[in-house]
Amino acid sequence: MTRSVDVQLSAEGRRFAIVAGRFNSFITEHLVKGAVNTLTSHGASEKDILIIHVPGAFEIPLACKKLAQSGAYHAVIALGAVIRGDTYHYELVCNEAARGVMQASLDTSIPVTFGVITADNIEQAIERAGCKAGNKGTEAAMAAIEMTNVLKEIEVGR
Ligand code: INI
Repeated sequence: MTRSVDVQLSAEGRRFAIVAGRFNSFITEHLVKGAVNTLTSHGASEKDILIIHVPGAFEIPLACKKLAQSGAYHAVIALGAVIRGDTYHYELVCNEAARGVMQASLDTSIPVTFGVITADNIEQAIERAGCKAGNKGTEAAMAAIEMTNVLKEIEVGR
């Protein structure tokens, strides 16, 4: 017989770190607000949320890895905004940010979720930062909360 588990979406008692790129901060600060609101509305305490800023999306993975390695956080949330029109090395920055965030997570067995907006232009980036609909910071925080609960279930079920 199969067994399935519906994990809770509780952030109570969990510690989270948010790593946010300062590049395009008019976008990334909306992502930070979305993430913090989501964590606290799901039970996390403000004192259990650390926010660290890095220069740009390219620097996000290393900060995420160090925070994940520290053992002080149940999950790390990566937030950034890479806009194609701003950079000729758009693909490089996007791909390395995504690859590095995944590597940080797999190397440390700590969830590191990806809330880095990759957009063709400023309008698209603004839309994805919750100024119109949806907020990638909220999405990444929800994924972080869910993954902390998933990992707990996996550990309990062993
Ligand atoms: N960093 C971003 O987060 N978003 C961008 O759109 C961007 N552009 O356009 O270049 C960007 N570049 C900076 C990069 O992330 C590094 O900080 C820089 O290359 C120094 O390592």
